[in-house]
Amino acid sequence: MAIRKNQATLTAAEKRAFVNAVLELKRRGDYDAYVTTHNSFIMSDTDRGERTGHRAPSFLPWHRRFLLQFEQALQGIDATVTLPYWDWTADRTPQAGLWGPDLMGGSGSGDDSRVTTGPFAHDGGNWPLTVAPDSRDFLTRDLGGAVGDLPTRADVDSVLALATYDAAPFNSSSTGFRNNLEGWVGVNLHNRVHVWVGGHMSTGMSPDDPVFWLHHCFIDRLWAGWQKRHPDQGYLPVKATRNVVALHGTMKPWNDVTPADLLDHTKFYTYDTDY
Ligand code: CU1
Ligand code: CU1
Repeated sequence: MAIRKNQATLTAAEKRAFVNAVLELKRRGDYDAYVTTHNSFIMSDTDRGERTGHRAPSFLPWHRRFLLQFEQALQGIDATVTLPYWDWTADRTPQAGLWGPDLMGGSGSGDDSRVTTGPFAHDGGNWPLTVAPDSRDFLTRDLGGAVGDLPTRADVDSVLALATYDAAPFNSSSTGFRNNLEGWVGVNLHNRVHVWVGGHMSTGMSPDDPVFWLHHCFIDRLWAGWQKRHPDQGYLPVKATRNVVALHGTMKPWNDVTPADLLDHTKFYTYDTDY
């Protein structure tokens, strides 16, 4: 069984294997479809219309399926690779090892916030952006530039304490665990981290920055942590509900998977430790 690990515990060889698999996927021309897919859902997910990837109960199962597909693509290149997660409650400064030259590279520099260090720096030649919000083809970041602080462990614990998975109207104004975790209300967990990284991470094309996968892997682990804390609670809505994916509804773009199919992550992988 594949084990997803905290990026802070990866060996040098494990970091290299992950980075090389990502670069190889990009070299083969298979990476950018993930950026396109993610952005198309960001653009079409709306509070009053159909919503699947974001602002919706299926935010968590949608990204779980999206990460699984990406992880399987990496494993087709190197079977030893699993997605690492970034615990941003612990590794919360631009000096953290995550941003070192052997993993994600550092913050952007200069007026254009261009990433110039690490494997995804444009000048290395391996990371030209082909799906981008503007004509610039280099990755950008501005770590901590737009919001001061990443969420704390206390912030996370307060959200994991919420017993109800989601609530009507099942959009970005809902109470409940999912919307507090996604970050449209309350202490703001997931959205705040995108904005903290800045640059491409704060756009719909956020998978242009490979830290997207490490961030979402941690979000996925927090969902599992919520399930463990609330064994008598589950995905909502259960019954068919206009514009959102119910427990047994099929999820675009795959159409062969429902939230119910994705509730138990241990069918696919485990985490090194539970949150
Ligand atoms: Cu997303
Ligand atoms: Cu996200």
